[in-house]
Amino acid sequence: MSQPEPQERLLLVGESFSPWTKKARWALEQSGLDYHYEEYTPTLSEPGLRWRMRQWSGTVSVPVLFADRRLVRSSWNIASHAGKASRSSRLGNMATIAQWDKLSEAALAEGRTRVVRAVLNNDAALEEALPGFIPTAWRKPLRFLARDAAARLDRKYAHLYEQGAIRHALEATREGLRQSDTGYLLGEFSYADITMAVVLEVIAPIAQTEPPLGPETERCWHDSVLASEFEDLIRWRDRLAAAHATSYSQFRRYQVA
Ligand SMILES: N[C@@H](CCC(=O)N[C@@H](CS)C(=O)NCC(=O)O)C(=O)O
Repeated sequence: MSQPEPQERLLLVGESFSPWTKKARWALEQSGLDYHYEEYTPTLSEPGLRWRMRQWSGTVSVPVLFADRRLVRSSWNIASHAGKASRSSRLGNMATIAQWDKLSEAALAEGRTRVVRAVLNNDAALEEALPGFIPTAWRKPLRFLARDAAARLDRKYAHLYEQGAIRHALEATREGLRQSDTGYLLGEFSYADITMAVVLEVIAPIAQTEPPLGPETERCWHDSVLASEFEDLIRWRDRLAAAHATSYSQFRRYQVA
């Protein structure tokens, strides 16, 4: 009898607060793959990651997946890799899902710019953004470092900003769920649900982050206007988070069934 092939070794490097990392983790777990996770600290982790990626110039962004010797960049490619590596159809047909991911990517880009600009306007959030080892008394005088880093991040991704992309993505999700009538966009739970549910993380986040965000930073991630306009979708996302079959580790504290 032939033995099943051993699973390749998977290491995911990401930022636990980042919606792109959340998509990648959710996809790997939904595919039933074992993986190690390593938290990336902006700026501080960059030289080490560049070394491991053998990338000395150009932008680096996370999540990235090291799959044995292969390097897989971006949440979409990681999810596609997970679908193939698991040899299961648990993420659904990625070709069909691509249009959903496009809506999600545009929405997340708007969300990021909104969050980064909210942080730039909030001195306490800037102080929270400094690395944990910096003593409280130094945080105020060193706030400028966090401001520089946030301004750099704003510039790096400003070209992706498209006002109204979050509302557009959520309206499409609402309509997709209405048409399917199963509670899942494509009839069964798939990566389409993952990529659209993660959009809600930029208006009403529930995924557990480690290290945890400070209270002022947490506030910057909330958008009360959109959250009340799309309360039905927040309840939908909460149902996915609560059910074991559709949940993942960053939603562990919500799992009930
Ligand atoms: N399209 C990429 C986007 C990834 C991305 O934008 N990552 C950001 C998260 S904020 C990042 O790495 N930021 C840290 C940095 O740019 O230094 C994906 O799907 O993974």
